[in-house]
Amino acid sequence: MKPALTLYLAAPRGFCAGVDRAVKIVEMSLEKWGAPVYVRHEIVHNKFVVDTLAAKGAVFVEELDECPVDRPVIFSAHGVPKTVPAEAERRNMIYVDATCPLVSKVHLEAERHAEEGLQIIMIGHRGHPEVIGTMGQLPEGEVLLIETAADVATLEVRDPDKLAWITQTTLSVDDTAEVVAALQARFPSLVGPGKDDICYATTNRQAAVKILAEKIEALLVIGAPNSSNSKRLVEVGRNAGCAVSHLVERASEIKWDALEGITRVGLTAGASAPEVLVDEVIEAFRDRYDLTVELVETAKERIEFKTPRIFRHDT
Ligand code: 0JX
Ligand code: SF4
Repeated sequence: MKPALTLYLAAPRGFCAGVDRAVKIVEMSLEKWGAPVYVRHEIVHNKFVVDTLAAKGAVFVEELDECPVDRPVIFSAHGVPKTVPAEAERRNMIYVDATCPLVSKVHLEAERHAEEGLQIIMIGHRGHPEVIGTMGQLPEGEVLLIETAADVATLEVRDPDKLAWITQTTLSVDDTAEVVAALQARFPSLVGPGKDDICYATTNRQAAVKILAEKIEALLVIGAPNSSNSKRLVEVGRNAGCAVSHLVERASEIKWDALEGITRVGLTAGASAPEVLVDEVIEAFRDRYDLTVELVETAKERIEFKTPRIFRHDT
């Protein structure tokens, strides 16, 4: 006889509107131009998504100079520094920008602040492609990067009265609030967004995990080790008291030993993890347990982004 286990399934979870659009852009590019189409950086941080698109003829590279000039290139959902489209134009390449509109919004925000003569403080994770892309909207030195509240004390700014702040879209809502409070305490005239630049999808998935955490003994987050928003979900689970919170790329990575004796498990997926991997995990649980699946829905998401004009009018 299989042991009983209830799997509490978070909603919302998985693909956000920006990921959905980015994946569609690669698929539509393959339809429009045929294979190969090049993609600069993983279109989204998920191996399954990347492998599926690669099987259809997408070629993933890290830099533009790895692409031939006579094939289209797509920029990933995370955004790119200004130098990237500029270089594609110089090389007369066809390019499609799959940057999420909510990341582009932060790019515009940064430019607007700079036009007003403000130096920008970005809260984000050093080395993450979105951070590189956003900082790369402005000349070097115009955007200072901080990662934690502790970084605020050592910031060297041009003029403490001419500062603005922006954030990466996939940060921890709670950690960011702490960093913002530290910034505001040191620089009272600092200007910034209403709350932060963390997107609706990141916010909703973190809020869902907090509610889920009240019911569960262990949490599984489906997502990649390089996916910022997915890793944040694991931390939210841990901070909400769920000591066994694990990131898994797919069912084969589940540490079944860690679930020994546990009867209530939460399951969610990062914004770049497809639903097929959620189904795979559910089936793996069904194989081992007398399973009950219960949906815990904390918000409804209806947001959708249009694909670029180039796919709407065949030009
Ligand atoms: O590492 P991130 O969470 O920024 O990216 P991922 O996992 O590809 O998620 C979708 C793209 C998010 C952009 O904001
Ligand atoms: Fe856009 Fe948010 Fe999705 Fe990133 S996580 S692609 S900012 S909707």
